[in-house]
Amino acid sequence: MRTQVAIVGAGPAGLLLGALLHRAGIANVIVEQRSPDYVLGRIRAGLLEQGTTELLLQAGAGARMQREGIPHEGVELAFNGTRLRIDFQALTGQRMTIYGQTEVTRDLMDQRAALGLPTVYEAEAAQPHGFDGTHPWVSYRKDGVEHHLAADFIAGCDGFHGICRAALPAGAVSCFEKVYPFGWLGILADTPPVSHELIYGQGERGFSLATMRSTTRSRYYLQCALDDDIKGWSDDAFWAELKLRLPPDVAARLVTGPSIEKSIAPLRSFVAEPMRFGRLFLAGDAAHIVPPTGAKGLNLAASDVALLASSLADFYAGAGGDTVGLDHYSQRALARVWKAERFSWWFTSLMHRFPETGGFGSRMQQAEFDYLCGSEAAQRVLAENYVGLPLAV
Ligand code: RFL
Ligand code: PHB
Repeated sequence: MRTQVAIVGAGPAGLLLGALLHRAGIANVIVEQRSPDYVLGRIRAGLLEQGTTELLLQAGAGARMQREGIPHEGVELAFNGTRLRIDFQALTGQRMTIYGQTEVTRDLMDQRAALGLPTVYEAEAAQPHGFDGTHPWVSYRKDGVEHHLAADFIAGCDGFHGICRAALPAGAVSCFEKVYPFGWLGILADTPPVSHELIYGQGERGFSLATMRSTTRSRYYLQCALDDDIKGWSDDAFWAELKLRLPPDVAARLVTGPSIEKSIAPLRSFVAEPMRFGRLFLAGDAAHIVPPTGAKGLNLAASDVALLASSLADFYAGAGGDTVGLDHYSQRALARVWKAERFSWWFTSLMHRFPETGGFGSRMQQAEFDYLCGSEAAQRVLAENYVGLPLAV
């Protein structure tokens, strides 16, 4: 089989790249190791930047999001008993949209199927080859048969544990990493959200977040120990701890119910540089991870692939002669990635209890929060980063 761009991974990065390339008339094939149901079963992101919603519309996969997504014009921070609302609309003129990653992925998968675009699910042992030359290809096994997918370029959209970054020669990439000494315990429940806007909480029992997937489905997170066992967190234990961390009037109106998903995610900041090696381009979690505190992961995946799609479109429009966009992809993507890393790290540092935080550290956090409360400039900085910095496209 031959195509123009071979995409490894059918997460949001791979699927959105495929849709944007198709719009630009560029043939692509996606090779994914899991089944569609498995991919859809991963409960992850919920909050889309305006730039991401615009990209989904541009890709022709935004109609349901426009109907069902819930616009958000602000968030609330509840810090040691003091509440502060950050008004995105007033501070930046932009808004965020609640629309789950599962729904984004489903819309992109449905669109791809309706267009008849090739996606190979349950592909085993995918491996990129020849990307340091001009004829790269991806090998994989499907139903016991070996396949060879020849392409002009390979896009590594295969997430943090994928094969593409791992296939780069030793010394070709530099990795920068920070692992945080706690995790997020998340619960999904068919109960009405406790607030129509997100509430990020920090207090002596640690971080909490009240978010949602719809007007009838809530999502809550608690900072937990890295070695906590999910079996030790019954639904009752979760709700009881959440009530202790939410502001009392919010806790009083919390509606609890059986969880439909419960999981613990570690928190990590990670960047691999560069994001290109020859004809192999990394995008999304394959190249970088942020802690979820700023809701940037999926949004960064979307901004990477927007840049990659427009660089590939320039290449093909110039009959293969215009490599400027491709040559600058890594540098331009990383400029935005590092700023989102900075914001996610800062917001995580402000809103969590660190085991090593002594008296000085907690007073620094308090001073940071007090400064935010008293300074519109500081609130604007938060809002500008939260709604997403401009795309580099
Ligand atoms: P994905 O989603 O991991 O998809 C990668 C795909 O590649 C496949 N794959 C392979 N396929 C073939 N061969 C191989 N060898 C392969 N190895 C892997 C995988 O099966 C998978 O289908 O990466 P992508 O596309 O880059 O998307 C990134 C996002 O999933 C991620 O950044 C977000 O979920 C992060 N995130 C959030 N991001 C936001 O923007 N807003 C949020 O509100 C938000 N909340 C979150 C989050 C992540 C969380 N967790 C669990 C880490 C909340 C949580 C709790
Ligand atoms: C979510 O809705 O899952 C979510 C929202 C905001 C975050 C992280 C996760 O910062």
